[in-house]
Amino acid sequence: MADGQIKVDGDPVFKGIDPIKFEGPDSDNPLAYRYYNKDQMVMGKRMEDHLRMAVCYWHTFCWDGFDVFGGGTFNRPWHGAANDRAAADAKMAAAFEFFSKLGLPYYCFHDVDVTEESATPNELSNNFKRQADRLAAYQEATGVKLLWGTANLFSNPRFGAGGLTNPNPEVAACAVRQVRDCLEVTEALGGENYVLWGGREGYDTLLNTDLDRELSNFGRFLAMVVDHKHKIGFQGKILIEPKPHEPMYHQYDFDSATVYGFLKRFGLENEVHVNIEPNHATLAGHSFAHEIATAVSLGIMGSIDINCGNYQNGWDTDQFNLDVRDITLALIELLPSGGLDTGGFNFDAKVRRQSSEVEDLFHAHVGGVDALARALLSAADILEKGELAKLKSERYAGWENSDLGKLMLSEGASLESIANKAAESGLNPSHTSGRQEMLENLVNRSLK
Ligand code: XUL
Ligand code: CO
Repeated sequence: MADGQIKVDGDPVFKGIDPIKFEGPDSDNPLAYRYYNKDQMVMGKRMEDHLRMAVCYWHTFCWDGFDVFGGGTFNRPWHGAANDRAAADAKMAAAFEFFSKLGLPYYCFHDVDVTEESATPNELSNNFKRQADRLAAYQEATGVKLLWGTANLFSNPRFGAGGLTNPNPEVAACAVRQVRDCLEVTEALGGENYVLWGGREGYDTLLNTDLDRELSNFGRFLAMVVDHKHKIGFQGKILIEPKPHEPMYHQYDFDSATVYGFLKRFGLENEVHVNIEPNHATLAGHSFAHEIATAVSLGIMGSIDINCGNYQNGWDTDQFNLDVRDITLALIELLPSGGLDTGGFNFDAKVRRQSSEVEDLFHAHVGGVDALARALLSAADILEKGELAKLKSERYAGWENSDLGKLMLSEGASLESIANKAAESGLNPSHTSGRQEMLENLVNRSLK
């Protein structure tokens, strides 16, 4: 390494906290896994391989508790007085100690999360390359892998009107450069995906926005990202992370269905997948399960940023998701399609601002990990019992079994031929119960 040796087990930050272990549901240790037993086989696969969990760098190591009404509350030991190189290095040491103590296989980062404050794009590019070498050394030393990397195209004031969709070509070129650098670093670190979250790709008012031009530019630059991926031999998936708004009033990547339409328009639907986040789904007026089912159905399912909002407000509160039932409902949609391929469950979630001690970071992740494990066990129970699948196939059986269903789906069927058939046969069918409450009870009976 160019800048001296990293110290993987030197100066631990989380001294008083032992590595988190599986102790089973009866444990009274608050910092133990009760359900996440990584080697336990579930539906023929190890739990760890189903869930592929990742810790996110930004909420857990960068955020200091700042909100729009007040400054930082956390006073993390790795936060220096300034965001300089020493602080960036201390943060990285703490991050890998944390990943290792949790025993999770992956992490995710933005370029600016792992670097010190950079005054210019040139500085950022150089700082990032230096830090990438350090990340490689930590990965090697700890065995923790990179689920995905992403370029932050929203924090620097120059990105106020967007990155790849900025009205100013100079800003867009800087965004392209950051994506190129971050894609290459992600590839070099063995990252399994590359994410684009278009936080500021959208608009605050149409009065100053050429929507048509911005979307065309977005499609053009995304095609270049895909070309570059192939050029450098990156084996991972390119993912777009849908979100309808916040920080922009309207974001172009509104939800999975909108992203699909956009990809289709630019011929990228077989190249780009989605990174779904439950809190973003609720902001778009959807359930988490809806977004998963839509992405699976459209063949663009990629990865998941696991978190949730709350029922009392409409913000992206990025809380740790402890709702076993909600995650189970999403897994029922995901698992039959083969589950996560290169994707994973990334904890894009933050502790509350009053949870100011580093121990709180462990409680939050332990809870989030166990909620995922419980949901996996619950979904597996439901799927293995097979009642839902049986009832669903019975509900649609007419399309396979009846002459009418077959005729309607046959080649040559037309609006006229079907309408005539209905008229000739004097069809007057009655409603059949959807049995929703029975099915909901069935789900609840399997919750672990
Ligand atoms: C913002 C969000 C981001 C992306 C990465 O709502 O989810 O953290 O996941 O840029
Ligand atoms: Co996210």
